[in-house]
Amino acid sequence: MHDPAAFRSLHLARFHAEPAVFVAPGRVNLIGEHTDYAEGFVMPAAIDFATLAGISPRTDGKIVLYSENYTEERTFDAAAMPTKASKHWTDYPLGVVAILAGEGNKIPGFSLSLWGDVPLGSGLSSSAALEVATMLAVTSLIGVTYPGPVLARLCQRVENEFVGANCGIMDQFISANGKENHALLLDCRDLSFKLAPIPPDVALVIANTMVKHSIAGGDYATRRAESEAACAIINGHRGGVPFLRDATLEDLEKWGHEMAPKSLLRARHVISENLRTVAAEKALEKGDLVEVGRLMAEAHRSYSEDFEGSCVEADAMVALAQDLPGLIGARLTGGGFGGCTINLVERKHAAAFAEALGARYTAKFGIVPQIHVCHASGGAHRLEF
Ligand code: GAF
Repeated sequence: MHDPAAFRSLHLARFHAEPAVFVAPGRVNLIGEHTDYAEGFVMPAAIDFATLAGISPRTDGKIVLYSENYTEERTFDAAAMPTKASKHWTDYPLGVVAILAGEGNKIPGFSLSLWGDVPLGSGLSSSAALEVATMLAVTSLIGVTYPGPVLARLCQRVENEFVGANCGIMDQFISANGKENHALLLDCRDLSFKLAPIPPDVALVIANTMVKHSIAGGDYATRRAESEAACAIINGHRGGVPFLRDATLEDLEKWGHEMAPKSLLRARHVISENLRTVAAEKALEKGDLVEVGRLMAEAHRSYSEDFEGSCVEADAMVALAQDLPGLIGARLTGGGFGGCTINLVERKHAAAFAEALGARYTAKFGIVPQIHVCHASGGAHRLEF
């Protein structure tokens, strides 16, 4: 895990200035996939993997960005910042600067160091962690404070408007607003949320298929477009359905025959996933873990078969977990087409579960998966030394 003191020294040694240091976590989503951009419900938790951002002011009008992960430094002129992404890690901090400048903030020169241990391309929101940590760092430098939900929206805009990935609000929201030992049942329409306590004897076991996930790839956008096409048909009939959040399974029975077959399936996933997500929070509140597990299993089936958002390896990772002692529920988490599964596991079985699942997966695919036993961590904040 990250060592903030070493990170602080690294910034100090490189830039000869004391940094203000911020941390923003990655996330795992317990249930509610591809529902955020349909203004529906999601239930993510922040995790221990995180990005650190250290910032100090400069007097030469330069913005200097350093990534410890890439061991690379890039220098820009604060008065003439890039306005377009270039498929480089600097897109994220540059996007933060661009969005903040667009909001009317004057951005002075600064030095920014970045380091993170959220596994890249694994569906655990390394980009959101990077955006949120940078956003906190830059806003603190310029003396602006945004409430958590507003900060999350600005970070989503970095992704949508600068980086060019058409994601929803979930990842940035949970990174900015996570609560230790809780998942958040987030209503992506008005950003209100309810804390869903994760019992202390339940571990979040995250199993990485090692198949790279990317929301910038075409599949995420295609699925989104297919589900939105179904929504438009329903809205054309009865109005008041700007998003699939407003649609029902009965709508699909009535007008599904007018939809392209794939659109109908995508919409069925999104509408039923919303229902499952709300139900899962209720079950968690009641301590009914059997029901949580059942909903997760149904969610995975829907994600894999109706949304076609899974892959052979993720389906296998879920299947291989089923009869292991301690499993409560397992499903593919995040944007899909690779990445990680989330397994809710009785804590006393978690270590053995992780080992056995890894062994089974390796035996099947010849790939050693990274399996992490995590707990729900708090959201982004400044680190004091
Ligand atoms: C990715 C996106 F960034 C989120 O907004 C969300 O749509 C998720 O995929 C799927 O639930 O993480």
